[in-house]
Amino acid sequence: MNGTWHSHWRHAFKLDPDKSIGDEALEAICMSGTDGIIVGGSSGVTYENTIDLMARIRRYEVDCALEVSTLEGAVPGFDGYFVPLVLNTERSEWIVGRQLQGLMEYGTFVPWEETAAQGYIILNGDATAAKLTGANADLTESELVAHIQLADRLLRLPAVYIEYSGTFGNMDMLRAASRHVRDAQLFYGGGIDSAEKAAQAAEFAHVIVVGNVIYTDLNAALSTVRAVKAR
Ligand code: 1GP
Repeated sequence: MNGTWHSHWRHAFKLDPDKSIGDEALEAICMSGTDGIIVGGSSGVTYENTIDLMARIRRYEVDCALEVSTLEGAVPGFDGYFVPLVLNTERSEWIVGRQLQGLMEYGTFVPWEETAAQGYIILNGDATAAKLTGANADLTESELVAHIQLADRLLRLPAVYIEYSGTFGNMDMLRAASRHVRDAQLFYGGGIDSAEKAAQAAEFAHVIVVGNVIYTDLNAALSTVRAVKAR
């Protein structure tokens, strides 16, 4: 795998700037032993709520990265930046359009050493991100493999993200993805709400990302870190 600022990650929490989290819960998340906190969300992300959450996470030593999905939410001061490119959509604005728009406006300010493209493959059609981007979530396994080859071999993206946000994914699909990734770091996110699911996904993905359960069952969220670190 490529040697970048995120290449040692195995576990990450994703915090949504549009959701509220108390100080105690935030401390537990940041001190959990996770490798990184990703700040990102599919809706309601603004400069104000992003910078507010970043400042609160900054009290802790944990790596803190921004998933840049809107221009409004592009905030300086993070340790790293992930820029998603949605690969399974026909709407070019989500593949390169918005990214180009961002570069036209902020290109001179981009910290390139700390910025990584993530090839997103969204496989839950009910996810907000899938609806927003018009993703074709019903990929067959061979179509998924072609998307992996596109991201990993042809485009040489540093990271590929299998996104099932809101539901636990098909582990056969994740296994197929893992078999075909050579250089990219494989992220998996979606429906991880227990140590068991964390361990299952971590068998195939380099990095598992845990989101929603932080807001519904903090202890279950924390158990996912131990499940990955115990491997
Ligand atoms: C969302 O992949 C992450 O972008 C995590 O998904 O919220 O379902 O855990 P969940």
